[in-house]
Amino acid sequence: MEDTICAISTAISKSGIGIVRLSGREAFELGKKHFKSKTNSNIENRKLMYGNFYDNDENLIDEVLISFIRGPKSYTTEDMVEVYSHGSIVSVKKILESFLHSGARMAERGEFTKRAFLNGRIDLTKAEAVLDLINSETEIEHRSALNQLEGSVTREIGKILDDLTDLNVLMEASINFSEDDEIEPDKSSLIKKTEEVLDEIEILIESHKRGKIIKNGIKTIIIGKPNVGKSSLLNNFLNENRAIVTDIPGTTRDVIEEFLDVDGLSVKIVDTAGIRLTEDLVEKIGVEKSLDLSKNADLIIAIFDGSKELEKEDYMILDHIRDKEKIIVVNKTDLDLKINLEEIEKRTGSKPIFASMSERKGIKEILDSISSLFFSGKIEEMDDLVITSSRQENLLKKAYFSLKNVLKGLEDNIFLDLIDVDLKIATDSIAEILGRNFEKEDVLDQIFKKFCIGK
Ligand SMILES: Nc1nc2c(ncn2[C@@H]2O[C@H](COP(=O)(O)OP(=O)(O)OP(=O)(O)O)[C@@H](O)[C@H]2O)c(=O)[nH]1
Ligand SMILES: [Mg+2]
Repeated sequence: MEDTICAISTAISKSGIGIVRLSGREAFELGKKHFKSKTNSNIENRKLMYGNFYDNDENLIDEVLISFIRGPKSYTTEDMVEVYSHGSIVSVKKILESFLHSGARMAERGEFTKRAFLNGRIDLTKAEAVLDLINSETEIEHRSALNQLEGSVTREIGKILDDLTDLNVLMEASINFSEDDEIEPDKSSLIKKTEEVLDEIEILIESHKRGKIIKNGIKTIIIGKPNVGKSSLLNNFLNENRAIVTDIPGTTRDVIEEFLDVDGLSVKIVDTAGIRLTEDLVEKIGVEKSLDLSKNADLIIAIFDGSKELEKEDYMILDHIRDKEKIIVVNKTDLDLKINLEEIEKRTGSKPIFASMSERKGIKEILDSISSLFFSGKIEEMDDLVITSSRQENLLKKAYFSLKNVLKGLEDNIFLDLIDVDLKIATDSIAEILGRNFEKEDVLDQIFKKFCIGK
């Protein structure tokens, strides 16, 4: 068992309770040293006990509950102690200091979870899921992280690994056969199996597109000519006057960003400067910025003033968004409609949503349309397996390309010994997703340094 680490596991702020955790060889000893039970002096495994916590000079620190959790059935698989005190910053800090003074070491970020991984209780995809779960802010993020923690990625990757092992066996058999001149190795079954595994990996790589959105949200940008009601839309989304709205065209000169929760999906909304062909330098920069931003947005909301005829800038915008993921909004429908709707449809192939920001009409339709673009509006769909980690996606891609080489080699009748090298790379990459046979300390550091201290 490792040295004993200690950390405050709850947020360090005034709260109902605060939790300090210990894990390692001397956890029980340290827990017993500072705790005096008010009811029963026997330490029982996994039972909450009530008593007082004392520092190294026997000063009373707080009334606490404490639990002793004997390894290997603990979070880290080591002996662990958890102290639940009142959530005073002073209590939790003094409890931590007492343990440190008695010989525990301050835990590094994510060190408890890292130990759970190194001690073999969880694989690396589950460790990443713990982090995603803690960071989750929307229901979808939460659901997806939980699925992963329950082993959805572990199972699928495990299956691919099994298939790769089968492939290895077939390959070895063929390599050995080919030494015998008289028997021609049967490559068709090798090819078939390779194609199957490629398909499995491809589905997971594809799922990362949705996975990225789950994790990072949908980057949505509102564009349109000056004065069409872009900032009014943002304010309506947020139900507050976040952006300045005036009847002076060119009011918004910089970029305003806010987050929305749309059906459990995190949507980052960006309000931009109105697009118009202008001589004003400040405005010009703003316009360029908004067109630039819209290039790497996941979704564009283009707004048009329904009470006016389309102008040069509108045509520019319509052409700009034609091949993009977009929602078209015709605003100011409380006024007489003068806009040429056929032209909008003709140029973009999409039907607009009719809205009036001053009468708060059309907002729900816009929000519904955002969520249906990405998830058909159903949270239940999230039970499908999605890869959210870009580390996992990179390894899947590496495996995919190596397996493609295997396939090509088989089809081109290259020596099986050479193909075998690529098969090995593919297998190692898939195993690395789970963190099997892992020696890359820097990769582990990368993952665990994103955790908070105490997890
Ligand atoms: N009649 C009517 N007026 C609206 C509507 N939506 C917005 N307006 C008005 O149009 C003007 C411009 O609204 P903004 O939201 O500031 O427009 P914007 O697109 O952000 O403008 P810039 O930041 O200047 O590019 C304001 O006077 C709003 O009150 C609407 O649906 N109907
Ligand atoms: Mg504005």
